[in-house]
This record gives sequence, C-alpha cells and structure tokens, in this order.
Amino acid sequence: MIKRKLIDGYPFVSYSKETFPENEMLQRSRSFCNWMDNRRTVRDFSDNPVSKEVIENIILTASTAPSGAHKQPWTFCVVSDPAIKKQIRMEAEKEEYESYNGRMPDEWLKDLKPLQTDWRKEFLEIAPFLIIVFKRSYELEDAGHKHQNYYVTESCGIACGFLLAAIHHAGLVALTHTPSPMNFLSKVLNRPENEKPFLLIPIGYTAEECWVPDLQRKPLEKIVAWY
Ligand code: IYR
Repeated sequence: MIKRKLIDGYPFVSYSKETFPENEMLQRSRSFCNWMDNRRTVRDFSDNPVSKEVIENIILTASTAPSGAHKQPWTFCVVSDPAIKKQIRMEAEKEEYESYNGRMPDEWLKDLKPLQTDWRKEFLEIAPFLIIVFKRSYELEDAGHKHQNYYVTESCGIACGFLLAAIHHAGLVALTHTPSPMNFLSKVLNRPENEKPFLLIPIGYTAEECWVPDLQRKPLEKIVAWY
C-alpha cells in the first residue's frame, strides 16, 4: 500500500523495491547482462514499418531516466515523413562528407576503419523512424525568463541509454548516429532556441542481410577498479 506524507510541505510517497533471494538475484543479473550484451549498433535497416505505439512506449521508457532536479530536459522528435527524412539525409551527408574528407584527423579515421563507416547515410531514409533527441538547456517561462536545467548532458545521456535498452527490449535495432556538426537538425525540425540536437537515432528492423563488425567488449579487469 502506498503511503503519502508532506515533508516541508512537499508531497512524498512511500516506495518499496521488490527484492529477490540471492541466487535468483545472481541469475537475473547474469541473464540481463547476457541479454544486453546481445544488443548491437546496426547500420543495415529494413524499411518494414514499426507501430507508432511502440515508439511512444520506447520514448516513455527513456523519459523514466533520472535527471537533474527532475527537469527531464529532453525532447524526442520523431520523424517518419519521407520528405523530412530525405532532407535530414542530404544535410547529414553534406556535413559527413566534409568530416570524412578533411575535418576528421587521420587517427580518428583510422579508429573508424574497423567499423567501415563512411559519409553515406542511406539508413536515414530507410529506417521507418528517426528519433532526434534534443537537450533542453533551459525552459523559457512567461515574461521571457530563462529557467536553467541542470546536468543536461548527463541526463540526456542516461535517457538515451534507457531509450536504446527499450528499443532492444522491443526486438528492434537502432544506430546512435552523430552527424557532426548537427545544428542543421534544429533548422530542419524548426526547434526553439532552448533546444540543441543531442543524438540522432534511426530505429527499425534489421535488413534481411545485416552485418555488424566483429567487436569484442572489454573484460571486467579492464573496466573496473575495486577499492
Ligand atoms: N559521425 C560520423 C563518424 C563516426 C564517429 C564515431 I566516434 C563513430 O563511432 C562512428 C562514426 C558517422 O556517423 O559516420
């Protein structure tokens, strides 16, 4: 039963988290790890449609992420209109062409070789949905007051993590795409000045033939320091 009380005049609710016996906890933590390990970033998308309600649920999941002062400083723009997708592809490819042909230093290009990426971004037209995440640095209130948000980058990063997990959980795939610079997205989507593009995420099913690089994840010893 949820209990309620006021603390210093602010509403609080009681919260109890379901727990598990130790062996079940071990099993759950292991199987969740294996299941998340199976998520891959994908570039070969099919154009098979995805239901709008699934996208809504995925976005609602992302928005359960913790955020600075619970400001939820994000806007998820969802694009399925072929004309807008085409425009985004054109603008992204224009920037990416410059990046791959002069803007990115040799070391970066060499680091990307194993991924075999290039300036061509056909997935931006093929995937049924593009979610463009915008971070909201402040909220515009009445009389033009700019009300700051806090830890906006951290909050949006966590929300995108939740978004990717929700996409994986739904049986779909995604690509965390970072066309650079990506301010063209503000113009194409006509976003207000308090929002800045954060991440562009095509979502859909894998193409019938889908290849991903044979990557290895770092072992625990390389990523953890115990004290
Ligand atoms: N933004 C470019 C380049 C790129 C950069 C990184 I770091 C990657 O992990 C992958 C690609 C692109 O999207 O192709």
